[in-house]
Order: sequence, then C-alpha cells, then structure tokens
Amino acid sequence: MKTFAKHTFVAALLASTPFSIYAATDSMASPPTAGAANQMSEGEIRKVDKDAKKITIKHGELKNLDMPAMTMVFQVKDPGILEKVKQGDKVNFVAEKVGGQFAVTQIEVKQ
Ligand SMILES: [Cu+2]
Repeated sequence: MKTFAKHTFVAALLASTPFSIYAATDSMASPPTAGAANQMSEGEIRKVDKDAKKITIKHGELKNLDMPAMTMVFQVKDPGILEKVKQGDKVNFVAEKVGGQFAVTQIEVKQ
C-alpha cells in the first residue's frame, strides 16, 4: 500500500500548492513546507579552492541532507561552480551526497 499512500500524498499537495509537486516526488522524506518549491539552502562562501575543487560554505540547515547549520567543506559536482562564486558571497545552493561525499550541485549568488 506504499504506492497508494504516495499518490494520496501527492494528490493532497496538488490540491494545495501546485509548485510543490517536484519537491514532493523528489524527496518524500521531507515534510512539505512553505518553501518546499525552492529546495535550495542558504549559505555564505568562506573559501574557494580551485586547485582542490573544493568550496567552504557556512550554511544554514540542509533539510535534504538532514544537517544542521555549520561551516564545512564541499566538493563540487562541476568545476564551473568554482567560477561562479567568491569568498564572502551569500548564496543559495543545493548540496547532495555523491559517492559518500557532500557535493554542491547547484549554486547561485544572492543579489
Ligand atoms: Cu554541513
């Protein structure tokens, strides 16, 4: 009956917030919230290490990774990410666990 429960959940979300469809199907573990449509987390760039392809971010809570706020080092999925940000930038980003390591998969500087 797992499938049935999932469909019911999605249907309920559909009825309330159409923008949450993606979030609901992508991450069943996270309860829907007002900001569920935007899965990005907030952070501030502390260090960009292009040689090691790593980035240090002081981040807020990462709901998708069940991680509290902290400062930590991330890998990057795409080296281009390192070109988009610099130390001190406030960013919205998405981090995922890739091969046992945390990696930034999307990032954008807040205006
Ligand atoms: Cu962290």
